[in-house]
Amino acid sequence: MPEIQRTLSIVKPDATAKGAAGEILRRFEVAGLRVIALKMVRLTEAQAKGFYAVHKSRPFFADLVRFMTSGPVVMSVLEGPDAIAKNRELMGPTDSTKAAPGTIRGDFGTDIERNAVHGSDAPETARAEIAYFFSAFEILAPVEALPA
Ligand code: 3AN
Repeated sequence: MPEIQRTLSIVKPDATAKGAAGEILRRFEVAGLRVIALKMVRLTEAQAKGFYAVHKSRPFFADLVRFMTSGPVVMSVLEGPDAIAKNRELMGPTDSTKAAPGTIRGDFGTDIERNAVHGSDAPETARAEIAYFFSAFEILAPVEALPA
């Protein structure tokens, strides 16, 4: 039985600039991932640095922060069976030049930095990343739990 999971998705500034946010969200929905929280924001430098803190000593860190703050991003919480792996399968590999056509990065990414989307890589990071950007009040309760 697949586990019902939540994952954080970010449509990055390169993809929002291309007008691809709607198509990317559609792909999640068609694949059975439910959007249970959604917002469009322009990240501050502090937010981007905090989000990518694990990469802070990597040579690409400053460029990554510059890119992630260069325009609006569309952030969502996706929920569904094996949502973390499913989302990563839809995204394709980190390096867009190695991503197959039909994957999000294959269709909308450019290279390893401008790679159209972010998706959490494990349950622990998903929990931390969701909590970093969304409050509990911004995340929908399961439909079953809503009053009739
Ligand atoms: P993923 O987002 O596929 O889990 P990570 O966690 O290895 O990939 O990297 C986080 C982000 O850092 C990537 N989405 C990518 O934009 C950027 N990144 C990773 N490696 C490089 C690199 N060698 N050069 C530039 N940017 C990189």
